[in-house]
Amino acid sequence: MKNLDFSSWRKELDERKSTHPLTFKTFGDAIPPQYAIQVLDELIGRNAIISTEIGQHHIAIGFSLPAAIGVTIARPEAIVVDIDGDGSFMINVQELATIKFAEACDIPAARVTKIGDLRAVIQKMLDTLALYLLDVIVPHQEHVLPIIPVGGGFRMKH
Ligand SMILES: Cc1ncc(C[n+]2csc(CCOP(=O)(O)OP(=O)(O)O)c2C)c(N)n1
Repeated sequence: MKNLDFSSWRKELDERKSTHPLTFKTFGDAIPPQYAIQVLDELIGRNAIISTEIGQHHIAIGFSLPAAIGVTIARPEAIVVDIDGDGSFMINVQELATIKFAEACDIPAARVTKIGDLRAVIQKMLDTLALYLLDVIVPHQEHVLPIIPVGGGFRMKH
């Protein structure tokens, strides 16, 4: 991966930090958000990769969690931190794990990856006379067919 040179940007930030040091209100025992980020900054080291949300700034939210997951895959050796609001986190939280969701909601669930296990697990799902989440992992090479073009229908010829 190409190493980008952020030194002049970092220098400018350092200058701004000395002319406009961060100040914030404190609330007794409660944790001010700025303080949480300050402590993270003190502990994390310079080479970490941080993704953030924008919350009430009203740009599209939901990017920073999948971005952080993508970075952990691209750079497995890096420390990656997603700084997220609860609302933004919820937008793409399903990226974390479908089955964990089921556990959190107290729904019985199973994940099946092998063809030999499929029949029994579908039968188990059908025999469970309550909510049941079955996560069938299929090869990523399979596509949705037939593809229906935007504004088109099944009868259209491609
Ligand atoms: C894709 C998308 N959907 C909906 C919104 C509307 N929206 C703006 S802020 C927000 C909630 C953000 O919540 P949180 O991340 O907890 O930030 P905070 O409210 O603490 O700033 C929503 C849903 C948006 N900006 N983008």
